[in-house]
Amino acid sequence: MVLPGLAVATGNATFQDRCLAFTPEAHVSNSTRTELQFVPAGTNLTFPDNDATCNRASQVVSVDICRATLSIPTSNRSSITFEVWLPEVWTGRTLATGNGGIDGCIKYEDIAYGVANGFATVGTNNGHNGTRGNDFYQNEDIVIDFAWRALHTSTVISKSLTALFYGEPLVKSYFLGCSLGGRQGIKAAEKFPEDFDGIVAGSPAVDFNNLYSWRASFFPITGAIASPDFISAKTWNTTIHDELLRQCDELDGVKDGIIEDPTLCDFRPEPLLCGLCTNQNGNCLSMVQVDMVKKVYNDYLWPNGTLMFPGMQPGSEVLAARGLYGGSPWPTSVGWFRYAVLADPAWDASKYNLTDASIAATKDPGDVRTWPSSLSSFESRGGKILTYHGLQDQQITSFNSDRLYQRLAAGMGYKSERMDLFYRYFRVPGMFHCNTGPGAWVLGQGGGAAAKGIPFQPEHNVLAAMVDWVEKGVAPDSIMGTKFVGDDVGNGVAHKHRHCRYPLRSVYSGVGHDPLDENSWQCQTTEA
Ligand SMILES: *[C@@H]1O[C@H](CO)[C@@H](O)[C@H](O)[C@H]1NC(C)=O
Ligand SMILES: *[C@@H]1O[C@H](CO)[C@@H](O)[C@H](O)[C@H]1NC(C)=O
Ligand SMILES: *[C@@H]1O[C@H](CO)[C@@H](O)[C@H](O)[C@H]1NC(C)=O
Ligand SMILES: *[C@@H]1O[C@H](CO)[C@@H](O)[C@H](O)[C@H]1NC(C)=O
Ligand SMILES: *[C@@H]1O[C@H](CO)[C@@H](O)[C@H](O)[C@H]1NC(C)=O
Ligand SMILES: *[C@@H]1O[C@H](CO)[C@@H](O)[C@H](O)[C@H]1NC(C)=O
Ligand SMILES: *[C@@H]1O[C@H](CO)[C@@H](O)[C@H](O)[C@H]1NC(C)=O
Ligand SMILES: [Ca+2]
Repeated sequence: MVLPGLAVATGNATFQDRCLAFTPEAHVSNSTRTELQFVPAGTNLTFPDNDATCNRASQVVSVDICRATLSIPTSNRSSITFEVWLPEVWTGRTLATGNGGIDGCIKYEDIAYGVANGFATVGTNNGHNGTRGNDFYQNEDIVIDFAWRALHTSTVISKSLTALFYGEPLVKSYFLGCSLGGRQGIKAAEKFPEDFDGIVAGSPAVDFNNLYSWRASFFPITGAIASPDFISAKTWNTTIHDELLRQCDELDGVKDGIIEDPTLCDFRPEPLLCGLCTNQNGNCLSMVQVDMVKKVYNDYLWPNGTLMFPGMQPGSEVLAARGLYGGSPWPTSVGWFRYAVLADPAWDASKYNLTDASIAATKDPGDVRTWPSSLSSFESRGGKILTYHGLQDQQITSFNSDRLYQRLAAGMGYKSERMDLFYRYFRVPGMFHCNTGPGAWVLGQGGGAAAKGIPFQPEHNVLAAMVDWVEKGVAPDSIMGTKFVGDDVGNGVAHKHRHCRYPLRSVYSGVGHDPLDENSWQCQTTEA
């Protein structure tokens, strides 16, 4: 079916013929083409050469596309590979997708999501393959690709290839990513303001070096699993989490296991200190353990007392207990310190301390930090940023996104009404890192389950909201998240929740209103 206003790349030749006659490598100097194929709707594409650590061996494609993959050098000791997927039914839009962790992994599910919605979509390996950081070792060029160059290079090239393929100018250009991808989006706005008209940047891993130091700090706090005062996942999940909910769940008026605004929760673990009871079954905490819990939630400070990175937001402990507090070094922090920061493959993560943090911050490998105090170039060319953060994020504290907002507002001299013109930040209660969680977390923030079962419409979908904002000037005031029963679309909608833009807060209308009815909550100002 041909939708009105959509370009269809047929001409006289079929789309398949036009695809197979395309020679992208002839238009990109020094490039090597590794794939060119017409992929009919419904194909389950497989990627036999994809690095196994990426855990992305196949992807179902729901529309007819032309798929081209290219490799190009970025220096005499680095290269990127990238995929450009060109849908037969094209909206005139391009979409670039981000990466995660310290990878190295093309997010095929996000590329498939982009083409399914009419975007010509690109994804890169970010300069190296796989989830490990060992390629960074003694090769700053690979770190530079990771920090910004792979995304920028592939974006510039894929935009021109897209225009060439369809024989029409582009309408608008977008970015979608979460975590490291969120950082890539913010970095692009800062460094290459012309690359994107609209950037959807979830749970951004900004202030990257300090984030990785903060993450590395947990293992020395918790110790290894067998160490004397180690707090088990069970104790985190029950004793500590239950006490935290006792103190903070009903601050929002609803006992539902979700803390609507964790900035209001000043969790004190002291009531858990063992008195007459002993901590043998984990029902209370030793003095050392109470101290550990405090350290986990406290802001992380430099020796001179200034903030390095904000503390973990309360509410994330159930998953963090198996991750950052799980009694083993955080793998991506180990990779980052060993290979990018210290160039010491034998570095022992149990010895991490503030000297390492200082080295990382000073070196700032590849200019990765991503901590702008202004995005005025991006704003003045009309660029828009939509960011969101799960308030049960177990890998990047959501307080860091509050901090970025405040930093930009202060740096640009903007009040929130002025920020709203180009930068909107939505807090998502009950969402873990980027997706899943007990809250209404389906927002269209990526491929797979994050976009299934909801319409591609601005009210429900962050990418659709961004398109409306850029192309029609209609900015999203809130985003309606959806929770499916058992996170299965087939089971139907459990509830919806309206996620407010910062600094507004979601406030319950009070007794008598069904908390699962989205209209029982309002976005209200946080000013008293
Ligand atoms: C279109 O394709 C048909 C069959 O391949 C060919 O006969 C015809 O000349 C083509 N028309 C144009 C305008 O290229
Ligand atoms: C292509 O490779 C040649 C030879 O290695 C190099 O001189 C040239 O700068 C490269 N071109 C681009 C655009 O990278
Ligand atoms: C796609 O193919 C792979 C490899 O053969 C298989 O593991 C996967 O289950 C398939 N996916 C679907 C949705 O059929
Ligand atoms: C990365 O993997 C792709 C296949 O997915 C391969 O073509 C490319 O050569 C690899 N790059 C490096 C630097 O190993
Ligand atoms: C690679 O390029 C750098 C400059 O970018 C140069 O200093 C170095 O000598 C080159 N190495 C080789 C092996 O050509
Ligand atoms: C405190 O130390 C940090 C890290 O060395 C430094 O960036 C910051 O400027 C210092 N602040 C003050 C007030 O000295
Ligand atoms: C960190 O540890 C090293 C030894 O591994 C030591 O030299 C240094 O003083 C320590 N730094 C701090 C801030 O404790
Ligand atoms: Ca609650």
